[in-house]
Amino acid sequence: MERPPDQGRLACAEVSDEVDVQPVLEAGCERSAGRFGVGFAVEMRFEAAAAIICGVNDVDHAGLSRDSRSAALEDAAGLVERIRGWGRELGFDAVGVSDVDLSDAEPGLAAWLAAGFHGEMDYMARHGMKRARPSELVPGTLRVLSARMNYWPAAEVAREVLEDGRRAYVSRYALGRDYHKVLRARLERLAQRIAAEAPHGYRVFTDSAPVLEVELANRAGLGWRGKHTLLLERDASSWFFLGEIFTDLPLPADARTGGHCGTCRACLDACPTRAIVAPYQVDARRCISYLTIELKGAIPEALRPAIGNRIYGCDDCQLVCPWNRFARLAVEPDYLPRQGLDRASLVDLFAWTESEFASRMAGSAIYRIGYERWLRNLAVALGNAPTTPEVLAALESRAEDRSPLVREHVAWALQRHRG
Ligand code: B12
Ligand code: SF4
Ligand code: SF4
Repeated sequence: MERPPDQGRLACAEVSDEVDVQPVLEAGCERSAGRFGVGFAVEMRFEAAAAIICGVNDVDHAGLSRDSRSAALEDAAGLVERIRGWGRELGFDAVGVSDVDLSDAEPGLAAWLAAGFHGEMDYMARHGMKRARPSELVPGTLRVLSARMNYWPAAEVAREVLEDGRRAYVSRYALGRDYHKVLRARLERLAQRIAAEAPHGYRVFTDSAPVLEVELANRAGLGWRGKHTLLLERDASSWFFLGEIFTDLPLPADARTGGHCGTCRACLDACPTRAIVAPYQVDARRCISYLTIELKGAIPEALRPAIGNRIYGCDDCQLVCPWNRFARLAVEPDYLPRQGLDRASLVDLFAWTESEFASRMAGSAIYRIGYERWLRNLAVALGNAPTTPEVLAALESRAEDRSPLVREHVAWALQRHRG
């Protein structure tokens, strides 16, 4: 999944360019901005204060809040249940608690990096094992609250779009509003709600920091890791996003969820590019999600035909999962399809100008890949589309595009139709 390029650009000693710096900044709390440059231990304490200053009330943090924190922790199990309830009120389907020991995930992470499976995603290698060590990333962290939010949208039937080569397939998570914005704001509200009862140092993350989100959520009892590596749950499918609150509250941890894949290997067999090279191992360099979202340059030619009409991300390994037959529709209106993206034709999308792309995709995760990669992806899908006069005309209209990347992909697509 993509990295939000607008995140983590503040000078933050420990997590330089991946950290999610939103909470106090978005709350418009000017005095907080400068504090992110200092060490995390200080920052954690400050953020607790910031939550109070910005969101709750400006009290003597060292005195009053210590008392209310101790009082709240006297019934820590009750506090966790209330947190789950507040989470549900905020639109999360489940919230769980894990401790911060991910040491048994480190060999897998190291093997994945050593195999080069991260491709061009340098941010995956940059922080090394800190990704598996939440308390090194944010000193003072004792527990991680993981939350999941269903995004399965009421939209055109996915299979039907995938089977119609004239239409564009956009992965279900990206049809609506950018989930980073939705989750981040909700997590912040949840963290502040907790702070009102039990003042705490916290940070919120969603796909925005070097964190093993799936491992944490599995330990927090939110589901098991499927062979496609994603988290899934019996009654919740895998169509959900994950986010976390790192906290210094010593809450009781939940029990880890055990797996229910059994002998099934449907996701491995269904992957169009054979990116799931073994159970629980995705070679990102082959994954269509990586190729259409993360990869900046040319898509390897050998993989282009298998991309079909997938122009942004891929859902195949989840669409075939038997547990996803029980998927429920998301209640969050922000995840409803925008701009008719669930049924759009490739030719129509390829005709968008750069300013149309910018205005129509504002607020969508798709905006992040930019116009050039958007056209690159569409050119590949048009190369895989049935040969029609409309498809040929669309491709020819961009044969002399000012971007060499787009020109090369258009030339490849035309060659496929003519050759
Ligand atoms: C990088 C990344 C990607 C990359 C790589 C995917 C991957 N499997 O690693 C790409 C771009 C391909 C990708 C694609 C997608 N992503 Co993504 N992605 C991430 C991100 C940022 C990091 C994942 C990570 O840590 N990978 C590192 C590897 C090492 O972890 P891992 O694969 O889970 O491996 C573990 C084990 O399987 C094992 N292992 C792995 N390889 C090996 C090798 C050996 C030899 C051994 C022994 C063990 C082993 O050890 C590891 C540690 O336990 C997370 C957000 C986050 N910060 O966690 C989102 C995240 C995982 N993605 C998400 C989503 C939704 C997707 C897509 C569905 C999007 C789409 N529709 O296109 C696809 C699904 C593809 C897939 N089958 O994984 C969601 C998943 C939600 C869920 N239900 O689980 C997350 C959590 C984002 C979020 N906040 O919601 N993603
Ligand atoms: S998202 Fe698509 S390409 Fe990536 S592993 Fe799943 S099925 Fe394969
Ligand atoms: S398709 Fe089968 S193997 Fe893959 S995650 Fe679902 S149950 Fe597990």
